[in-house]
Amino acid sequence: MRRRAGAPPHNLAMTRLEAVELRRVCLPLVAPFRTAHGAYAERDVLLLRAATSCGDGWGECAALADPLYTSEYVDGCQHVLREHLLPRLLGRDLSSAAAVAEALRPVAGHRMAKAAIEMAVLDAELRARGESFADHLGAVRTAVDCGVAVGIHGSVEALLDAVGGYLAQGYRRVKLKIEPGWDLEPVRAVRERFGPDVPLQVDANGAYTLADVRRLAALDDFGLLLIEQPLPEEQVRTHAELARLLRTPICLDESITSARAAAEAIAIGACTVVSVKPGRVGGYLEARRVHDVCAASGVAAWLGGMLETGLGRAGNVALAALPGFTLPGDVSASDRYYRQDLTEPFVMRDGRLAVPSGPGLGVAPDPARLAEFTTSVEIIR
Ligand code: NPG
Repeated sequence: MRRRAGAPPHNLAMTRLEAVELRRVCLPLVAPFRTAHGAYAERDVLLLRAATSCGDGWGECAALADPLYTSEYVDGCQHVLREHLLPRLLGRDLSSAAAVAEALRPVAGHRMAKAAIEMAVLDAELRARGESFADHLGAVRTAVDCGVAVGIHGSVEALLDAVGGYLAQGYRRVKLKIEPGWDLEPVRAVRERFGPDVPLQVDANGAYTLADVRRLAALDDFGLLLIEQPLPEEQVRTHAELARLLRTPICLDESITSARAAAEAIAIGACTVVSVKPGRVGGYLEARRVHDVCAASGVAAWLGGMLETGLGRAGNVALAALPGFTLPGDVSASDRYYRQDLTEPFVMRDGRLAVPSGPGLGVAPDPARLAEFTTSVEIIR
C-alpha cells in the first residue's frame, strides 16, 4: 500500500473516529438560482472535519438551508449528526469507511447527514493511505465533461443571455430547470437561438402530474437528451406509465434513494437514465453501487450536483470519472456558483474539469477563506 512520505505510522486496518468538527459556512452565490421549489441566493453548508486515528478528513453535507427541496435540511442534519449518528461512531474502531454506513443502519433515512460523515472518514482513510478518491472509486478518466444547470429566469431573454454565456465558456451540456408555465417556451427559445446540436436536457424537480402528459409530450419535438424527474418522487410506477407516452427519455433523480431503488425503477421501466447524487443515496460508496446497477442494466447515468463547495466538488468530479457515467453531469466550475470557493477553485478547461489525483479528496479548504465564511463551529467528541 502506498503511503505519503513522512506520514506518521498508524494502524491501517482500523480507523478510530476521535472527534468531529461541525462547521457551518455561508457562501454567497454569484447569481440567484431558482428551481420549482424555491430560489437560493446563498449556500449555507455544513462541513465536517473528522479527526481520526489515521489523520483528519473533510466531509460536506449536501443538504440545503430549508426543507423545501428535500426533507433533509442543514440544521436537521447537524442535529441528527450530533444526537444520533456521531454517538454511534465516536470512539469506535472502524475497519474502513465502508463500516460507517453499516454502523448507522439502525437510524432510518437521513442519508445526506450519513453521507457527510462517511465522506469525512473516507477522506481521512484515503489521505493516510496516499490513495485518491478517484482511484478508490474506480475512475477511468483524468478529466470530466462539464454540464451546467440553469435556473428558472424572470424572462426568456434573461435565460438566453445566461445560456449563451455558459456556452461561450465551453460548457458541454445545458440543463434547464422547468416547471408548469416555464417549459415549452424557454426550451423552444434555447433551441431556436443555439441550434439543435447543443446537448440539452430539462429538470422538472417533480413539478408535474400525469395530467400534464400532453405538455410533456410536446417537449419531444426539441430533441432533448432527457427529462429529469417530471413527477413527484413517490410516483415511480407512474413514471413507467409516462415513459410509454413520451419519446424523450425519462431520468430519475429524487426517486433514486439507493442502489436498490435504482434497480427497482429500472426493472419496471420507470427510467432509462439515472442522475446519481452521493448525498441523496447516503454516500459515495452507495453512489458507486448505483453507478454499478446502471452500468449492469445498460442504463445511462450522470452525476448530479447540489451546489457543492470545492470539497464536495472534488468528490463529485472523482466519482463522475467512473466508466458508467456516460453523460455529462451537473459538474460545473467553481465560478458557476461562487466568486470565491473554499478550496482552490475548479477551473474549466476546454469544457472539462481535471480529476483531483492527490490523496483523499486531493483538495483542502483555504484557512483564510474558511475563516471568512464560517458562521459557527461545534466540536463533538
Ligand atoms: O450544479 O451543483 C449543481 C446544481 C445542479 O440543479 C442542480 N441541482 O435538482 O438536481 C437538482 C438541483 C438542485 C440543487 C435543486 C439545489 C434545488 C436546489
